Amino acid sequence: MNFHILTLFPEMVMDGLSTSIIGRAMSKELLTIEAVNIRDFAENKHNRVDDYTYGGGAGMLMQAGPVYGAYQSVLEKAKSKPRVIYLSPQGQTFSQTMAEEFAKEEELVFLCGHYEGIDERVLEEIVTDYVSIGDYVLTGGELPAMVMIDAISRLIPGVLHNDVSAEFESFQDNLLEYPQYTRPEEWHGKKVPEILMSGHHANIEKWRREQSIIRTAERRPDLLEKAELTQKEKELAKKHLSI
Ligand code: 4F9
Repeated sequence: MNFHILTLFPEMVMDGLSTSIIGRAMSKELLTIEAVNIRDFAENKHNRVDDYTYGGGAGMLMQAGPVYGAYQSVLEKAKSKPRVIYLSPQGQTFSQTMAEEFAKEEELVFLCGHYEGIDERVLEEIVTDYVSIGDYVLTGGELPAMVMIDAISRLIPGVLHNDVSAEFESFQDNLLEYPQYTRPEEWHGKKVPEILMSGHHANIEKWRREQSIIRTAERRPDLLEKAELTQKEKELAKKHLSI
């Protein structure tokens, strides 16, 4: 996977993504991340890329020309015509299902806006997907792009150490993860649940499934609609709903 990020803050995204698991995946050449500085495509000698809005109103807008120049520079290197994701509160809300879809692509472009946004005309020409990470306003699209790149990268084969762990975590089956414990066996007077010390794998799996269902009912009852539960499991969930 080749990620291209069109931004006015290239060091912010590169610094944020170069550590930890994503950094290691880059070293292993499982993915590339390239930040393109939109300012490099400014069309005036002062390197300005923003201007006042027609019709008046507060704030500045990013101009179409520099954004389009940055996009064209990516097209010159990309192996195939990439999807272009614009990070915006006006987009569809990002989800694990969307991450799985985007993980199938060879190239992805993230367009990060700043100031009050970007001239509509260049968005019309280049953006294929409008994506939000939630209903709040940020200072720019960089953090949402980093969130999406993290979620997508961990689905790429080889990025996680344990290649089954991506599948078995939260949102598999639309259920939350069961509680987990490590040493010591007793901490602050709290013992690890007896069943986990039994070595009886079938019973442990049964207990974990029940815990996932109880936890989902208590904390994220909205997820239960999409979960596939047996009649018995539905009754267990119902017992733990707070409303
Ligand atoms: C983008 C907020 C995606 C949430 C971009 C200001 C944004 C955002 N999800 N806020 N610029």
